[in-house]
Amino acid sequence: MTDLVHLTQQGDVAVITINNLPVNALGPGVIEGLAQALRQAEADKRASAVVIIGGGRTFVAGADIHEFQRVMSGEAPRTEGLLSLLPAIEACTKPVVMAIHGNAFGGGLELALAGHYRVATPDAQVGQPEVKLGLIPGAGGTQRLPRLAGVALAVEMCATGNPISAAQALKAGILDRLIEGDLLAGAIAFAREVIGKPRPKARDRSEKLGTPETNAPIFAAARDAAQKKQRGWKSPQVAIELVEAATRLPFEEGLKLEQARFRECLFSDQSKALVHVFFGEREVAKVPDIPKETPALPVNSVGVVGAGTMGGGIAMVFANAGIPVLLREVDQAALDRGMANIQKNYATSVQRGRFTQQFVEERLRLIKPTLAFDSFADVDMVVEAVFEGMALKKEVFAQLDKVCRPGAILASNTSTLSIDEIASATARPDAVIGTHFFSPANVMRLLEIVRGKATGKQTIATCMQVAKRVGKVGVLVGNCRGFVGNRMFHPYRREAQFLVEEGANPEAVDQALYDFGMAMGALATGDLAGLDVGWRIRKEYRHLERPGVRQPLTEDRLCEMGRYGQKTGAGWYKYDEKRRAIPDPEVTQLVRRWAAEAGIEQRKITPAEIVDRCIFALVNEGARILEEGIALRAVDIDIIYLNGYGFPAYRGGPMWYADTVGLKKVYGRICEFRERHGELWDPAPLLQQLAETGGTFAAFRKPQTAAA
Ligand code: 3H9
Repeated sequence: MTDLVHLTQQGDVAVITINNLPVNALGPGVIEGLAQALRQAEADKRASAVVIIGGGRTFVAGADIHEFQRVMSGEAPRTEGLLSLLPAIEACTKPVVMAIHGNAFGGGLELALAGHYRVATPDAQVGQPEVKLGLIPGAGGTQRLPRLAGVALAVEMCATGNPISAAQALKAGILDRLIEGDLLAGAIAFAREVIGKPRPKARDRSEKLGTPETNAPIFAAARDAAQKKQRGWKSPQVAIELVEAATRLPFEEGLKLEQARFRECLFSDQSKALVHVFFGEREVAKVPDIPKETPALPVNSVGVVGAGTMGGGIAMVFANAGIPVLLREVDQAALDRGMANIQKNYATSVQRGRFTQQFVEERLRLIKPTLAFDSFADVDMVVEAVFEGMALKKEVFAQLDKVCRPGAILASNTSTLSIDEIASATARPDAVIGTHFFSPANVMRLLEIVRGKATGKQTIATCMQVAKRVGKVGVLVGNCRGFVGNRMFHPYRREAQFLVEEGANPEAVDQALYDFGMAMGALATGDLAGLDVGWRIRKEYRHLERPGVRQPLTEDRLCEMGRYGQKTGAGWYKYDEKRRAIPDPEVTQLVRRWAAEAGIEQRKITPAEIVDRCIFALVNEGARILEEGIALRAVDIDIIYLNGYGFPAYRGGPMWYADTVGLKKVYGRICEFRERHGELWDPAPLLQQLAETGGTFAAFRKPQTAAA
């Protein structure tokens, strides 16, 4: 037997324990170890039943996902053994009881479904999350689950990838009993009860498989939901096809089809991208020069300065995590407005069933409005979210430095301004950091954590930990104008505008980006955020623009006409009372006139060019950011774009997408754009270097440890 699986005897019950910490993933060693332990238990005359349990904090979180990365280098994943292990479990002449705590996910649930019985702790969860990796259950999950749980639940679990609780699983027939108290003792007692009571295997059951008439609307609804909620993802549709096959085909044939489809998914670009995202979301938490042992400061209370849209949302983020918040505004009217907005947002969450009324009342009690800076004297951390202007920010930080206790962290929610300059207003630059939330702050998962020159490691470690605690994906970035996300977004939106000025309709530009998979088109995003925001910033920074370099002209002019976007009922589009976008031919006519006045040549532009111009503008700037060390790794940029900017996860993020297209090709296209559109398209030196040497962004590491 391998070290990863242990067999012990507890009276007449054989206990097989999986010990592949942290999550008992099924990889090489575990699968063979299980097969061997099962053979021994079967042969051992002392054993009348078998219990399979996970060591540590969980049962089994699935097949080892590292195995699926092997397909990148053309190798097969070493999980094939599962396919013979599961029928061997089913065929065991002694009852096999699966004892589940933590998670039985993916291959972990498939392992459990092959057992004759399943018991679990009340806080356990079971699920088939493979679709989130661009895969489908590949060890019989699509065939056994509907036979145990019924078609409707099985199709939902396999197509959405969302887990269900132990209580739901018990009700559905996936579990046989919940065990309060010691799981192993309860599972052994259960095993003794079922000795000598044979039970049909999951594969032989058909009473929950429904009829074509009852199933048809279930599959139609599942396909519709997958198309809407997982637009562009292939695996959910495949998962639905396979659960449907379970209702039509004999078990073995269904299994064969599942195998074939699993392999197709495994070698798809979508799965490679989503596996990259899975590991990427965990990698961004690792900062090379800040080991995970770095002590973080306790954060048990927070102050938020500014109760506008961002400040209010940030206060909700902390309150939702159970952290008390002091919310400060300059005058009572602004404070009342801010609190009223928070109450309104919470009321909407209750209406939509996201929170209960009781949860909301408890959260509201955690948010204390205040007018006095002095009340911040005892908080552990402050997040400033005042109007975006350096003078004001410095004034606020100077004041915070005076009133906050030594050691308290002072964070700014600035989206563009220099953290170093803000820190210079204090006598504690090591405790100053950027925490850039995305709007709406209580919804968006991304938090850009901005490291200034003097920011201390403890301050960073604390903010990374706080991000996790409040349910955000924290990504550490260096200090530069716009940091990572907004700095890249600028050329992306610039190109979208240029394309309209060169002859494309605004709707055509947005549609091409939407079809590529972006949550929204670039122009509609501008309307949502407010075109006036960029207009104000451009006016402040106009003196920095290089003379003679082309700038977009439309958004400034739309703003001069009072067309700020959704909030004024018109921007690139017109908006009805429900804020639905309606194409506005007047805008197209105006842009044609302005373009003619500016001498911009008009031509027909294809959707493919729209995508290349916008997405490669992101990539080119991303390459500079990587080279400068503003992002630690390409995957950090990818995770920022997936969680903050609506980039489609199944494309892995802009840098992964560029690697997939091939950097030589991307570089070539950018050189074409340089030829036609001038110096704004100068290729990033890193892109050129990687294209010439056959490298990838994913493998690139700047030869230094810290973000700039
Ligand atoms: C599958 O099963 C296919 C089968 O149908 C067919 C086979 C033929 N493998 O998330 P955490 C690592 S596909 C390898 O931070 P948490 C993770 O990278 C699989 N590694 O902890 C991290 O490593 P590190 C279907 C895995 O408590 C560490 O474990 N299953 C796996 O926040 C801790 O993870 C899934 O998709 C894995 N399967 O959350 C489940 N899982 O410390 C994927 C985790 O080096 N996993 N790691 O960064 C999860 O959803 C969460 O990890 C879980 C724990 C909820 C389990």
